[in-house]
Formats: sequence, C-alpha cells, structure tokens
Amino acid sequence: MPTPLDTLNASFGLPGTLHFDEAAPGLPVAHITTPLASASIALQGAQVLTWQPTGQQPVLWVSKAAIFEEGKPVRGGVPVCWPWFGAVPGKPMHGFVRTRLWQLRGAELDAPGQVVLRLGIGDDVATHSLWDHAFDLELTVTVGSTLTLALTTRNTGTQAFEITQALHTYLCTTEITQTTVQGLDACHYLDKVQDFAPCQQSGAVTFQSETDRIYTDTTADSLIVDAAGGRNLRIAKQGSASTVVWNPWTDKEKTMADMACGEYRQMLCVETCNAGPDAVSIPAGGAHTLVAIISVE
Ligand code: TA6
Repeated sequence: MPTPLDTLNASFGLPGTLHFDEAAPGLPVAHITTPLASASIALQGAQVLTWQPTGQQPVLWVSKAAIFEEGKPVRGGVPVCWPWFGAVPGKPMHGFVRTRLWQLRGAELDAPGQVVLRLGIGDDVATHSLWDHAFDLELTVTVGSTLTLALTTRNTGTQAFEITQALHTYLCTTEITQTTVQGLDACHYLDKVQDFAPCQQSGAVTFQSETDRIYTDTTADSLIVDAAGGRNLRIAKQGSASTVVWNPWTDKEKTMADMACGEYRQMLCVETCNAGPDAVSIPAGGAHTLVAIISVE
C-alpha cells in the first residue's frame, strides 16, 4: 500500500530536482535542488522553510528550537497568516491555515530552470467553525535565484468577506544591532510594543530592543542591510499595503519555547502583509493576490 509520501514522489517528484520526505510523522516536506538554488517547503501551512540561492548563505531563518509537529506552527521560513493577521480572541493567532495540511496541486520546472510549486486549501467544516466563509487559497512558490511567493485568495461564496494576511518572512542576519531596514522612511506605523500607538518612521529602521511594528499604507520594497554580513536582502511586493517588522529581542525570546537563547541576534521578520487598517475586502466570486519577491543584492 503506497504511503502518502510514495504518492507525492510518484506524482510530483522530479528526479534530481524535487523529492519529498517527512520532517516528522505526518509532516511532508518538498526538497528542491537546482543549479539556481535549494529550498524546502512543508505541505503543512504551505510553509517555505528554507531558501538558499547558489553561492549565497541561507536567506530564510529557522529556529534551532523549531518544533516540527502536526498542527504546530514552525518558527521560521515564511508562515502564511490568513484569514487574519495577529490575535483574534478565542481563535488561533495569525489565522488557521499555517497549521493545516495543504494539497500539492502542481510542480514543474519552468523554462529558466525555476521550480514552481502550487499548493492549495479550501474551506471545510473545521474552517467554517472558525470563519464562516467559502474560499479557495492557493500559494504559488517559484524557487530560483530569487524566491517568489504569490498567495491568491478566491471568494467562492455568495457574500463579500474581509481578510488581513501576511507572508510572515523570517530572515537570516549576521548581527541584529548592525542590521537596518530601508524603504519605510516617513511611513506611519502601529507600534505593538507601545500597545499599537500610532508613530511615524524617521530614516531606516534600527534595532536596539523588541521591535514589532505594522507599517501601513506602504507599497515600497524593503531593503534589509546586513552590514556585519556585507549582504543586502530585498523584499519587493504586490497586492500589499502593509509591512511588518519584528524582532523579539531578549525578553520575548525567553517566552518562546521554539526559540533558542540568543537566536534573536541572527534573525528578523520583514513581513509582506495587509494588516491592521489595511484589510482587504473580496466580493463574492472575486480574488486577491499578495506577492512577495525576495532577492539577494
Ligand atoms: O508578526 C509579528 C508578530 O505578530 C509578533 O507580535 C509575534 O507574535 C510574531 O508575530 C510571531 O507570532 P507567532 O504566533 O508565530 O509566535
């Protein structure tokens, strides 16, 4: 009797390029190796876990203490936060799709040699108990010398619905105190560390303490300047009006069982979102796509 893993490899495997194994029982992961890059994507949550362009150091960060268990979010990579970003009383933080198994709908090697995976999830009794709408959600991941994630929400119901959402990207950096984020100068933001107080950014974002900000009404690229590592990362975006910048720093890190002591110094999140006041309304039969394009400069 073929296992789900056998079926994935038989149906979607690409010899020498794409194979599937399990990060833990019931957690299938796609492993991609091409001349352009290597990457891994968990089918739970359609979560890109790793991406490393050839000749570069890893770009996405995953905690050494990450928990790989069915139904638990993995600390790192690019969690998909949907159909809400943040906390909703009595409901899972950041929505419910990041801990659900998505279907693999397609896998191909495109003309430029990029691997393109299509993963999807739809509504069911469990999702309706949390959010009573009919939907189809599809993530297309394009792995090459850049990494592109395109998250398309389709409203398959008869009523309009409103979502907030994020591609919650965890990035590697050499030393957070020597890392800055450019592209958000003069943007307004809600500072979660100050109970969502409205603030305005002046110059580049720097890091000296817990940083947790929703920058609103911005379509700009973010440029992450890893001065100590001599590398810049660019996140360009489409269909996104918000950018979240987060580093837990010491105290918050201590509260997280899936972060090891001191790891905060080598990571940050720059998230491609529609969050806070930038909710997206999707009419019945309508669709919306959120895109993040990550590159090394
Ligand atoms: O995106 C920043 C944030 O909302 C932080 O406030 C922190 O909660 C982070 O997300 C991680 O959330 P998680 O539920 O994955 O631990």
